[in-house]
This record gives sequence, C-alpha cells and structure tokens, in this order.
Amino acid sequence: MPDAMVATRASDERGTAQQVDVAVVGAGFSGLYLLYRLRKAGFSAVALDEAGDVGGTWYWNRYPGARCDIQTIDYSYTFDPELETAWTWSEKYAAQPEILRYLGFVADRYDLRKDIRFRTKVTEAKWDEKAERWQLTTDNGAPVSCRHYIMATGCLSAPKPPEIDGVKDFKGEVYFTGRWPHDGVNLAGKRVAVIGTGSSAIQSIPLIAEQAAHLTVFQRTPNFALPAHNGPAPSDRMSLLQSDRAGYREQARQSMAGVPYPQQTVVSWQLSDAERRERFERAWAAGDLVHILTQLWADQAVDIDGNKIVQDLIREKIRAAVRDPETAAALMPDDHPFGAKRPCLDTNYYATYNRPNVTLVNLRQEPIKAITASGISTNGRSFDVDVIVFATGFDAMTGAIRAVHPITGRDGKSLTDVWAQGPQTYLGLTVEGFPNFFMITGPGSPSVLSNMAVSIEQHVDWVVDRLAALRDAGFTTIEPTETAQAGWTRHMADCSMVTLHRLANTWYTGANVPGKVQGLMPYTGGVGPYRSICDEVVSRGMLGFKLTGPGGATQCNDGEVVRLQPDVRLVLNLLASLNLPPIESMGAIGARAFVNEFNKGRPAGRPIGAIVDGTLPVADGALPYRVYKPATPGPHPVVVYFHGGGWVLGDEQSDEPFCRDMVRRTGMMFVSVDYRHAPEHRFPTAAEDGYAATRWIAEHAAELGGRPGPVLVAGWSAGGNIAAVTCQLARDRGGPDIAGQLLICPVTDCSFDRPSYNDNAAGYFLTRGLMYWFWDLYCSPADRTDPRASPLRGNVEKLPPAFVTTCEFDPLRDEGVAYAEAMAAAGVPVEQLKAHGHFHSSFTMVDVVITGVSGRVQMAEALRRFAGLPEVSRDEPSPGFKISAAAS
Ligand code: N01
Repeated sequence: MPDAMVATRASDERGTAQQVDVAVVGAGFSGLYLLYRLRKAGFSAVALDEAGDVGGTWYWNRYPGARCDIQTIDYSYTFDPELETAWTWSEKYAAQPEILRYLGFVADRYDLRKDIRFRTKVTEAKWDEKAERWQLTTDNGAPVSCRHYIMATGCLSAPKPPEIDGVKDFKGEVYFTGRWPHDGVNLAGKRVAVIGTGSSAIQSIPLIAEQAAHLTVFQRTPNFALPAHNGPAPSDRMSLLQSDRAGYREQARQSMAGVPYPQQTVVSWQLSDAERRERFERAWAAGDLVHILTQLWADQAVDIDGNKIVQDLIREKIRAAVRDPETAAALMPDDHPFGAKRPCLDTNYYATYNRPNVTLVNLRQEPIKAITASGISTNGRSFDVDVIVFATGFDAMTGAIRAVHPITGRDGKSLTDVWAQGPQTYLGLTVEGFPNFFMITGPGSPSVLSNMAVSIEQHVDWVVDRLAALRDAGFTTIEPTETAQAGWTRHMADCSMVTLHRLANTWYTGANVPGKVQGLMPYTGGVGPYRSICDEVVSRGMLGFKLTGPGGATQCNDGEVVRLQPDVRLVLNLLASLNLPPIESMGAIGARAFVNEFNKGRPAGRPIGAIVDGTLPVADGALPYRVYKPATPGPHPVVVYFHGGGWVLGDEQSDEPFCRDMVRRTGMMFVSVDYRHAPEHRFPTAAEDGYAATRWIAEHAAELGGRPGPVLVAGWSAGGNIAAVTCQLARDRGGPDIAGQLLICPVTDCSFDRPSYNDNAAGYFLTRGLMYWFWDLYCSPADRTDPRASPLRGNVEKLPPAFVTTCEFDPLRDEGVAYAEAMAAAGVPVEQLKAHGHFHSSFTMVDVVITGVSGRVQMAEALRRFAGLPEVSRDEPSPGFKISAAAS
C-alpha cells in the first residue's frame, strides 16, 4: 500500500502507533509550511510540538519588546501570492504577538492544526531497519511510525542553563526570556536584574527599565546594536515589493542573506572618509541589519580592516548616546568584528543607560561569583534584587536536535555520538547513517545567517520535492554518503575562511555553551549559492545520496557537490554566464584588448607607498617596468616580477593588484617587467628579456630605491616560467645573485599529457586549448624542449630556494608539482603550496577570490624568509605591511 494511503489519525491508545508517511517535530514557521507542502504532495503527515499552539520560537519568546529583526515584509511566507495579499503587517518590525497571530492565521487558512499534536514531546526516535520506518515514542498519546522524520525544531529553541552557582537559592522571581510566562510579568516597582546583553536582552532592557524601580544589567560581552527606527514599513522597500512582487521575492531567493539588496562592489579604500561616513549614516538611519551588514562597502564582512571602520563608527554612536563615559566605554564592543556575532536592533537601548534607575555591571571587571538568596554577588559587590531575568541565550543549532530526545539511526548509532565532535551533515539537511531523516535550517545550512523565512521555504520545497520524486521512482529510503558528507564538511570549512565569523566566540560557533565542541555551524556561503548547490545535487542525479527500494533496487551517484573554493565557484559561474568566446579565437591583438577591458572592472588593489614607471635597456631594445614600493622607509629587498599571460598577453601593470598586495604583505619592493611578447617576439625573447631585466635591476637596485645585493624573482603562469628560467640562467651565466624564487602556477614543461591537462582541460578559464594556442604563438615545436622554454628539462641543481604554488583545478598543476619535486630531489630547498579548490587565477584575483588570502600570506612569508627578513607575527601587523590572520 502506498504510504500516502496509510491512515493518519492518531490512535487513542498509547500502544498503537499512529501511522504516517512523514512526522515533523515543530509547528513554527518550518513545521507549518511542511504540513502544507506535504499534504499538497499527497503525503500523510503529523507535526508534534511541546507547545500548546502553533508559533515555534514566537510561541515561547514573549518577553517585553520581542520582535523580529528582519523587516516583516521580508520575514513572511511567499509560497502563496494570495496569502501575501491577505495579510498586512502593521509595522516595519512586527512584535511577537502580531507574528504569532500571523502564524495562527496561516494555520487556520490552510486548516493545518488538524495534523498537529500539541503538548506532545517526542521522547525517542529510532530507525527500524526492517520496516524502513522511524518509530517515535511521545510523552502524550500514541507513538508514531513514519517513513520520513523531519526536524523543524528551529535553531534557537533549547534555552541554555544559567551556569551560575546558587540559582536555586534565590528567593525572588526567576524568568528566562526564551520561556516567558504567557500571561506576562508585572515588574512595576521591583528591583530587577537582567543577565546578558544579546538580542533578547537588548530588546527587553528598555521596556523593563520603564517598569522597574531599578534595573541592574549584568553584561559579560558588549554587543553592537543599531536603532530599529520602527514604525510603518519604509516606503522605499514597500514600493520595491509592490511594483514587482515576484521579482522582489526571486531576488531575495538568489541573494546572499535572503533579503533583496544588491551586491556591493566598491571597497572601503576606494571611498573617501566623507563618502564612507555618508554611507554609514544612511545605513544607521535605515535601521536595517541587512542594510548595514551588506551595503556599506564590499570588504566590510570579509576583511578585518574594512570591518574596523564600521566598528569605529558604531562606537562613536555609542559614545554620543551614553552620557557617563565609563558606562559608554563598557558598552563598546571591542572583542569581535561587527557582524561576526549577531548584531542587535534596538529601540532606545543605549539611551536607557542614561536613566537614573539603570545600572550597568561590567562582568569583565567584576565577574558574577554567585546568586544568593537575595540577589547577585560579584567579585566586588552584592546586588539585592526581587527578580532575575536570564537573557542568557540558547544551545543553538544543535541543541534542539541533539539534546531534546535520543535519535538512533542505522546500526543503533546515536546522533549525539555521531555529532560528538560537532555536527556533520550533507547540505545541512541530512546525516549519513540516518536514513529518511531531514533537518530544516539545520547546522550546515545558511539558517541563522539568513532571512529564516526564505531559507525555510527553500528547505521545505527541496525536501518535499525529493520525497515526492523518491516515491514516484519507487524508492523507500534516502541517505547521504560518507563522501558527500565529508565533502560538505570541507566546503563548510572553506566557506568559513571567507567571512569574519570565525573570529568571534558566539553561539554560531558553540562557544556560548560550556563544553560544547566549537566550530562555525551555519553555512556562510550565502543563500543564493546554497540554493544553486541544492539544485545541482538534484540535476546531477541526487549526487551524494544513496536511494534504495524494494527488491534491492539501489541508486547511488556518489561524489562531492562542491570541490571548488566557494568564491572560485562564484567567479567561474559568473564567467560561464557571460558566454565569452574562447580567448584563442580573438587573435593576439583582440585577446590583449579583451584582457585590458576585463582588467578595468576588477578591484584596483590597495594603496602602497609609491609607484614609479621607467624603462630598462636590453640588447636590442628597451623594456618598460613599474616599481611598486612599500609605505615604509627603504631601502627594501627587491623582487623582480614577471606577469602572466601565456607569453602573449599582459604588461608591467596587468598584475598590479597582486603586486600591490604582495608589497603590503612582504614589505618588499616589486619591480614588474614588461618583457616582449609573442607572436611579435617569439622564443627565446621573453626568456632572455627576463634574465636581462633581472640582471639590470640587480645592478641598479640602489638607484631604484631598493636594497643592493641579491634580488628575488617571482612570476605567475608564463611569468612563473620566466622566473624559473631566469634562476637557471643566472646560475649558469655568473649572476646576478638570486636569493629566492616564487613560482605561482608556473609553466615548466611543453608536455601536455599529465593528468591535470586532461582533468582540467575545460571549465576553469585557463583551458587546454588556450595553452596550446599560447605555446604555438610563443615557440616552435622544435624549440620547446629547450630549458629556456621548458625549465623542467634543464638542470635544476643549485637553484635558489623556491616556493612553488599550484592549484587543484589548473591544467598546469602537475608540471608545477613536477618542477618543485625535481628541484627538491636535486637538493634545492623547496616549499610547496598545493591549493585545494583553487584555479589558475585564484591568487592574482586580489579582493575577488578572498580565499586566496591565506596562500598569499604564505607566499609573502616565504619571500621574507628568502630575503632574510624577520618573521612577522600574524596577530600583530607591523607598520608598512600586514600579514593578518584574518582575511586582510
Ligand atoms: O542570546 P545570546 P539571545 N553569565 O546568546 C550572556 C535571536 N534573537 O537570546 O556574549 C553572564 O545572543 C552572553 O554573554 P557572552 C538572534 O539571532 C533574535 O539574546 O556569552 N552572561 C550574552 O550577552 C540572537 O542572536 C531576536 O559573553 C551570560 C547573552 O547572555 C539569538 O536569538 C530577538 C552567561 C546571551 O545572548 C540569541 O539571542 C532575540 C553567564 N553565565 C533573539 N551566559 C530578534 O530580534 C550567557 N550570558 C528576531
């Protein structure tokens, strides 16, 4: 019998299980939409919820001032256009009672309550291998037997215990913001303590202060808050929505945070102080978290310097709002980047500290010792109070899934054990070893870093569509593979290097719960990219899932859905969407014009000390060069740099963002040389120019402002080839002295038969076809084995120490590795960076491929070592250059 035909009614008797296709835990935003979609797809379903009614987080969080912090027009269901017009929000940020009414309205409109068992907690869930069903026990009424089990439990549902000694001794009233009494609390005339200064506290403190005789706030970590400016929905956002509702919603689905705002491209250092302030004041006045988190400048969320500018501007606002300087100083966050910890939206929060009945206790100076019968004592003082409000947060993301009830999957494995070292998931939706088990907004999905309404709809649609497809194909189980899950874990780690979230101790990382394993739990790659990955899993035949059915039917298309670095994936998708003709079809002149045009659109690179142009003589001509100098006083060691472009394209300026970046990181002077190009000047011109230029620059280092003595050489791609060849020629022709070589994705050999040429033949910008074309223009087949064209074929002994970078998705990968290995085997000190998930251009796309930063940090460190300069502490950037642990 098809599952959909199994009776859905709950049995009256405790012993007889209620049989359904799908059981859902939770009747909040996710659970309600799941019931709606499951029913439409022909599945029988039941939702179980401990609460007495629908609402989820909005059922429990009834503390004074509770309201959403995403504008309500965005924090709504969008699946039914008629629902959208049937409900009108009264405010820009609706308060908890209104949101709860909305969810009740939705439940009534689609008659969802009939499939919800309220005041019912699942006490245990076990996978029954034989029946291929989940068997659930509950604390109220019949057990449940279901084919699929879906956690719609929310991310912030399990309040965190207070972790402070003596709570039980307190004789007064105790409340938790996350479990606020439904009939309210009368605080009038009482002495109230609030512990915590997260979003819940920051929303409730101003209202509690208005009622209480005295309010004492116990703050451990100050948080960034900005004024909500609540009121009617802003007319600009409303008119955007009303003029094209479908377009507005679609833009939200494709955006990074689930709210339709454009992607910022201007970086902070391209703006003047006045322009930055103007943007900031506009964001402050907008009273919108997503606006201030995404619309100031492109580097604010990914770069510690770009972020610090925002932090300083907000601290200025706090200073201006709070009269007592000591209180103002205590309220200023200084231990985390803005946005790395969830910032708050407030109404009168900072001004509340100007009231005579409000005291701030800075727990960083006087930690809480204990809670006593009469109040709270710190290291220095005792505070007698009548009421303690714990606004101390949640065991987030995993708490409601892991801690609430035992979940036992295949072979008796418990989810608690499987996640002992942190949550492991595939797409944040499924877990290996737990067939037919799904999570809505689980760890590993964008969830709390997005507009939850948008993420919930995407998850529910994806899950229900998959269940329907599974049923239609005659399969009964679905489970992710180990490979897919491990790949997702790695992709999560790659994504976490892009943003600054990893630099703060927060509930995003589990740091707020003592003993919890720490790691960034939400997916930081963005809502739109995440959606496209989920869709890709489907279009690639349920990649990474094993499906089984009756009679041993099995389908398993194993693999990892994302192997590229997240930003590399975005860049390559963007390039693919441009449908560019192959570069080799443009001819050399056309290709040069194309590259020049292309380069105009990229971030130009950050300010450095000075840029000086010149020309240097070679035997039969002169070569332009450009000197990039650090801001620090010289003389600096000199790096002779050769740009990429297949010996055909580029000039002394074409890798400018890279040169500027490396000058800042190394504190060294880069001289970029415009060697002559093919086809006008074929082999060996470029190689000989490289050598001659190095010799001249070494001889004229002092005149150029550099440090006399050995130089270093560096180059990318064909420039890496020239740098490698230069080292061999310098050794064989009596100088100049070269202290080290940095080869980034170098061409080292004319052979095209290494695996990387085939694995990465197309799709990663530098194609096999393009490399053939470069070689043909540069060098006749007869000359290609000359070591000045293929340095791998030359003598690699007694070369300067080398740092060789290769990228996983690059046709040149294996010849770069082969060159590094050959030098190492010949006794040359060699360090290698094999950059996983990167492509040929990753490291030169400065401020575009953010995940290239850590590689450039390593390259800079190597150059400094080669030059005999002292190591730079990654935590304490020295003047003139920065090697920051963050994405600076
Ligand atoms: O919890 P929190 P929350 N002793 O974890 C402090 C969402 N939300 O309920 O930072 C002393 O943010 C703790 O200090 P520290 C929103 O996503 C949304 O406020 O760990 N202090 C912190 O100050 C939000 O981020 C809205 O040093 C202790 C506070 O308690 C998330 O829910 C409204 C302590 C906890 O802050 C959680 O917010 C409300 C101890 N033992 C919430 N333990 C909207 O606007 C903890 N603290 C939609």
